[in-house]
Formats: sequence, structure tokens, C-alpha cells
Amino acid sequence: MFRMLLYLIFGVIFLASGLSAQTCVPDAERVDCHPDPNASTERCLARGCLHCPPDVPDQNVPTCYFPKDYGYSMVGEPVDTGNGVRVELVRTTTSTLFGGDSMNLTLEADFQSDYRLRIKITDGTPRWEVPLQIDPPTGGNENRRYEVIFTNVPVFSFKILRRPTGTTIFDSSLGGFTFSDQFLQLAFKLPSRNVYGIGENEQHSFRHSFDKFPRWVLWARDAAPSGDVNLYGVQPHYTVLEEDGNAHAVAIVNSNAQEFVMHPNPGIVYRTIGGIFDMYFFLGPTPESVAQQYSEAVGRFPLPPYWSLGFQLCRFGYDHIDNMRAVVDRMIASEIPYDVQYGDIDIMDRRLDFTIDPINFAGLGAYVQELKTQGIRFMTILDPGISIGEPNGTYPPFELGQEMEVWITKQDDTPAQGRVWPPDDVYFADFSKNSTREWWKLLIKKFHDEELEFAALWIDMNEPANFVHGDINDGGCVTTSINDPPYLPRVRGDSLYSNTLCPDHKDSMGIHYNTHSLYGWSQSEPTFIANNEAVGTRSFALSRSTFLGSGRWITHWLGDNHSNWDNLLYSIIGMLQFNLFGIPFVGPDICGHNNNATAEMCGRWMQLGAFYPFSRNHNGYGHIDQDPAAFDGAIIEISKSALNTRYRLLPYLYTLLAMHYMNGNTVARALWHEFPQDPETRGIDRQFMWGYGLVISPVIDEGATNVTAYFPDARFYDYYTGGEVAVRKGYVELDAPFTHIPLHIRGGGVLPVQASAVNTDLARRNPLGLIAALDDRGEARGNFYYDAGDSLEPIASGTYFLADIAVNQPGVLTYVVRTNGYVEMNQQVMGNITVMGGVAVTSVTVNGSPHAEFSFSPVTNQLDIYELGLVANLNFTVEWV
Ligand code: MIG
Repeated sequence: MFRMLLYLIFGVIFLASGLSAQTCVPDAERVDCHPDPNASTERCLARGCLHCPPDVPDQNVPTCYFPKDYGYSMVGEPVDTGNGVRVELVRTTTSTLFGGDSMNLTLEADFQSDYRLRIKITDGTPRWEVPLQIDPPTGGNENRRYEVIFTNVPVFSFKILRRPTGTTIFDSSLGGFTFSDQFLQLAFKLPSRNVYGIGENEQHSFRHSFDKFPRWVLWARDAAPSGDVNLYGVQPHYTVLEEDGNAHAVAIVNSNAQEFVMHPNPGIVYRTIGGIFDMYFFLGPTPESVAQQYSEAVGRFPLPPYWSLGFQLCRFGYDHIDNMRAVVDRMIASEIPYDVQYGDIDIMDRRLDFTIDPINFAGLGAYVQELKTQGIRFMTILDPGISIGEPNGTYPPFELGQEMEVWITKQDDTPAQGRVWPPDDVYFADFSKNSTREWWKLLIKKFHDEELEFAALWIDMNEPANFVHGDINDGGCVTTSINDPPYLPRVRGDSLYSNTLCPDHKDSMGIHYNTHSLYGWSQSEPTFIANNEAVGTRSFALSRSTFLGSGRWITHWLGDNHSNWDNLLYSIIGMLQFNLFGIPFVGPDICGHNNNATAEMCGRWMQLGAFYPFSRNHNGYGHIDQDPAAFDGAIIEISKSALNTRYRLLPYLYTLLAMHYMNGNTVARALWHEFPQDPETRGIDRQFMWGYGLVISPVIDEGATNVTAYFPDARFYDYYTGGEVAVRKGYVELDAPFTHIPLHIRGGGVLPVQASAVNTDLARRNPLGLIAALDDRGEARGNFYYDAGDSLEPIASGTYFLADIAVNQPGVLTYVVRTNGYVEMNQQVMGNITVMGGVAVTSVTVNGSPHAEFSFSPVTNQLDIYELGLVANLNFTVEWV
């Protein structure tokens, strides 16, 4: 109440000063009132908006902007709803941008928990709402980390304050609040410029730029990443690191074509052309707790099979099984660690789903079985467009699809028709329908059992992509306000149906105008389930298109990137973003998809690629070979050495993925996740971390042989030597000759490792180890998750192993088994322990008995204890003095 009064007073002062000075609104207070083309002063004024040149030219500052009193007013007092508050709004502005303004709105703030707040704004009419499953939070809402405040001056706006700091994390008073049938806008101020996320698009810095009002458009689209175009997935989700180091994230549950304009206030102007405003705020306060809270709500990525953490190799255009064999053979001969081989659409018979080219890929089924015996799994691809041109009785996917009525339809209920890879036109499967999901599972199982024993499937083209615009028979889409809406976010192709179906086409959820960007999302669960059922052991699915919550079923690669150096940096940014989006097992096409890779770039990219959670080299059609063995010895060496390091660290990576599933943590994360108080970390995107304990500082510039790396205020040790970094809270020039990627272990962490081998089947038979890196107090902590590697639902069924490892007092490491549900863990041997950052050691005991096999380096202070031979599922204690 007191606050409301304050706002009233400030509001009056603001109004008064606005009247006396006949000046324009400052640039950083303007919200664009003419975001559509063909702006003019007349059109601007007709919208009830103001027109004025900007303070600073050439910055994309809107010249037509909303008056401060544009929008709605609160009717009566906010109503306490028990678990939140409700306010009723009435529109007080008489002018309009695109017509169809809702006169009455209801805003509901739902206090879901201490850390989760939902704000929903509706207009009382039936409007599209995304059928997203949101799981309940844990705990109550008595100690809320937020407060919601409303004002009516000069017009309705709301704020969210963080408790207890008082930071305003969201403030809609930037203005221009609009809720009309096909144009909804909410412009809000943010507490800092440390803003991350909003996808999917190719961003050139992880921390957003606010220069010149960058506009990020979201509408699922098949397009090669290039700057600011809308791409495959839709992730209306951003994370903000507040100036004091607290963090929060916001997910906007909306699937319509939409855009985020980064506003220099700082703030965001959010526009969408359908649905409602439905926003979830996750208050953290730490960056990791924000990620945990978000993934708790939308679902977490299930642990993938252990083999999928190995290196994966693909290309579009082997074109013949002999070419594929030649690549596999040279990979095996090179001894580069390697677990997965793919076949792209060129293995298909005329690019028809669920077929194999009987001539060029004759014998593929047998070859895949042969590869399996060599420890190499096979993956292949499915597209959602099913050919309708095959002779009767020859193509069950189509015929069964007809019978089961699985297609996306037009307004007249006949199937929509498009064109993709097959020689004839296609229908598009409607995965939101139960019959389609059954059809899909049947086909996948049959294909696996009768044709090709794939270990997992990759789903592509699920934006859905279409080589023509709209329906091929209709020559596009009929002109309606659905197909050509009055306001079009700046989508690639200047049309909602550019290279996709018509917005008025239908699936079982609704019209594509609303559901388009959910297409890949709706295909994800059935594919994930079908993969597991068909394979019978743990599988996973890789999807190009994603939406909020896709991580519940699938993982993602970053699409058709380019073979150039800039793309190394962008790949790090994309990887970090998808970790924020709850899709942690992510990576780009290593060495790039489009264009030819050069040897040096591909070598450095293989090196960086060894540290993507999902590590796959994939190439586009017609480009020179870029599998690492295709190059000369130096590229083979760099790939081998980086991947051997990766393979050694796989128990750590696997533990991080398990921790994601159990607790929602990120796997690859930015330095600011671990050091949110350190302002220097906030702009760093050339380095990243795996979990708590490992910093990766790759070379991503042509010709470079060193890396300028930042080390926050903690102890860090060279992974290779154990030597401690001399600088804290500062930059260091690190040597990075061609075969070397700088890696550092953070003091305070314990990382489980296992000796590398050429594939994970073999590596899993090697001795395990631990790297304990001591912090300032001489302590370290970590855990170690392990299981059969390919068992179904190991975590839900408890058939896993988990140990807590700690150096809680100087010179004593304890290994305590927490969960002992993986029976074969007794076959695993803990062979060695490395301790970094200690003092000179003269004796070691294991479970109280002297142990002679150790060495201590007085140069690096690294202690190495060998030949431990400990059974890995029994507790033990190792001491040193
Ligand atoms: O129109 O399957 O992003 O990874 O190699 C291209 C062929 C279709 C696009 C995927 C790419 C894949 C390619 N696909």
C-alpha cells in the first residue's frame, strides 16, 4: 500500500515534468510503435503514438513510439487468491495498432513456490494455450523470493522485486502494453545487461548486445544459421545475472511467431502474434539453481547411453556403402576414439523414410551388425515427410499412414501436400495425434527389427521444413489474416509459410499458426519412446527442432553451421544456451556443415569438439571429407589426443549428465555460473566449464598457438601437469601448440576418470581413477555416477552406482558409496588417485595399510597414487602425509 502511494507520487511528478518540457522521450525510454514496415508520421500519429527524431542517430532508435499512458488501467484493488493475486484490467487507450484489442484482461500472479512465480494474462475469451507439461515445484511459498507490485500511474504496469535484495527484476513500465487478437506486446525493464539465452538463433556473443535494438525472431525454420535469422527451434527463455550476482530466468510459454527486441534501457520488447502471456519466473538465486528450477518445471533430459558420450561421425553424402566403409576403416586404423557411425538420408532408397538403397547401400544391415561387434554403434535419420508417390502396395509407411489417418490436414480436412527429399510429393505426419504416434512407433520398430539395427535415431526437417512455400497444390496458402497476419515478426522469407506449411493447416492441437513451432517438439516424445522400445536397451533421440521442454525427450545439434573459424565461437555460445534451455547434451557439427573445412580449422575444431557434451563431426553434401582420419597425421594426432582426454573424462561427463537428470544442473556452463559475483566472467564465452570442476580454454582463432584465459578467484591446476595457475582473478597467456588444448581443474573438485580406449566398450574395462584438486583449505569434493551404460531408466529403477568422494581434512580422501544398485560395479577397479595442490608427501596409506606406489612432484605439488586395485563399489579411505 505504502509502495503504491509512492508510485502515485512519482507518477504525478513524472507527468508534471513531462508537460512542462516539450522534449521528446529519451531514446532508452522508447518502445517502437511502428515495428512493421512502411512507417510514416501520419501512420504513427494515427496509432495514437508519438513521433520524434532520436537523440542519437543510426542506432535504430524508434522515431515512432508509444505515449507513456498507452494501455490498460486496473479496475478496483488486486484480489488475494490464496496462492497469489489477481487484477482486472480495462483498456484505456482508444487508438489501435492492428485492431482487435481486448478491452478487458485478467492478470493472475500464481505464487507457485518460494522460487517460482507464474504470471498469466488472458482476455477471458478462448485463446490458444501451449499444452506444455509443467511439473510442480518442491516446497511451499511462505518465504517467497519475489514480490509483485502493481501501479496505475501513468497507466497499468507491474513489477517484480527480488527479496530480500529489493532488486527490480522485471518492470513492465517501459510501456506499449498491447493485447489484441494478433498482436501482443509486453515491454519490460531488466535489472542488468547480463542477459543470456533466447533461441534458437546464432548469437555472436553469449551475453546479449543491446546496441541498435537487436531483434531476435522465434519461429521454427529450416535455415542455415546466419546472424539474426530465426532457426530450427523456439526457446522463449532468458536468464539474467543481476549486478550483485543473483540470477533469475524467465520462460514465456508461447508458441506463436514472436520476437524479442533487446532494448537499451536495458529491457526487452516482447511481441507475439497469438496465444496469451504466460510467464514463469525462476528466482534462483544462483545461476545453477535457476537452471535446476527451470528444468524441474519443464522436464529434464534423461541420461543417454554411455556409448553416446563417445565420438560420433557422420556426413551427408557417403553415397555408397564402400565410401562409408573406407571412412570407418581409416577411423579404426587411425585409433582415434570413436563410438558412433551415422548414415544420413543418402542410405535411403530415393530418400524415402524406412528404406535402404538396395544398390548403393546393399548389405548395410549386415554391415551395421558387423560394426556392433567392433564396438561401433550405428545411427540413422528420419524425416517427417512421407512420400505419396510410390506404387500401390509397395510403401507401407504411406499406406499405413493413410489407413491410420496420420496426416496434417488443410482446412477442408484433406492432407496438406508438400515437397521434401523424396522424388514425389509428401504428406506430413501429425505427431500430436495418438494414431500417428502409434504408426511411428510401429514403423520404427519394424525398421529396426527387419532392416537395420540402429542404436538410436536422429530426427531432421521437423520445423517442419518444406521445399515449397505452403501447400504445393494450392501454390502457397490462401490469403487470410491467419496466413498473412497484420503484424509479421521479422521472420526469414517474410512469410509465416516460407519453406513450411500454411498457418491454417491443422494438426490435432490446432492450426499451424499456433502449433507450427511445436512440430518437432510433438515428434520428440514418440521418437524417444520408439527408440528405446525398438532397441530394447537405452537409446536417445537427436532432434533439429526444439521447444520449451524438449529436453524431456531429446537432445539437439546446432544445425547446418559453416566450416569457418567464427563458427567455433558461435558453437560455444549455442552449447551454453541449450544448457540454459534444459537440453544439456548438445553440440554443433564439428568442422562445420556447409563449405569445405581446412585442416587447421578442422583440427582445432576436433579439439574443441572433444569438449562438447555431444561430440559429433558431421558434414554437408558435396563438401570435401572432414572426418579426422581424412587429413594428414597432425590432424589425426590432435583428434586422438583431445578425444583420448575426453574419453578419460567420460565418467565425469556421465556423472554431470546424471546430475542434470537428478537435480537439473547444466553440464557445459559459463564461468559466470560458478563465479557469479565476478563481473569479469560475465562476458566470457571463449572459455567454458564442465560442471564445477573443469575449465576448457580452446584455441578458436586461425593461426593462434596461445590462448588468453581468465581465471577467477580460486585455485586452478593444469590438467596435464597438476601445476597451479599463478594468477587469480586475472588473465593468463596459455601455451596452446597445435596438439594441445588448455584444460584446468578447479580447486575444490574431485573428478572421476577412466583410462581411455578406442571406444567406450573397451574404455569401460579400464581402471578408474580420481583427480582431487584441493582448494584454499586443502579440501575437495565430488561425486561419481556409473551404471551399466545401456540399461533402461537406471535412475528411476535404482540400478546405478553413486559415490561421494571428499577430502574433508588435509591428507584424507574418503570414498563413500551412496547407492550400490549397479551390480557389476564390483568388476570395476579404482586404480589411481591424483591429488593436486598439496604439500610434500612421504607416505601413503590405503584403508590404514601402507601403500608404496606413489610419487610426488615437488615442481607441481602433484601427488600420484598408483596400483590401488580397489573394488570400486566398496568404501575406502586414502591418507597421505
Ligand atoms: O535439407 O539429411 O540439418 O544435418 O545432413 C538438408 C540431410 C537435410 C539437414 C540437416 C543435416 C542433414 C541434411 N538435412
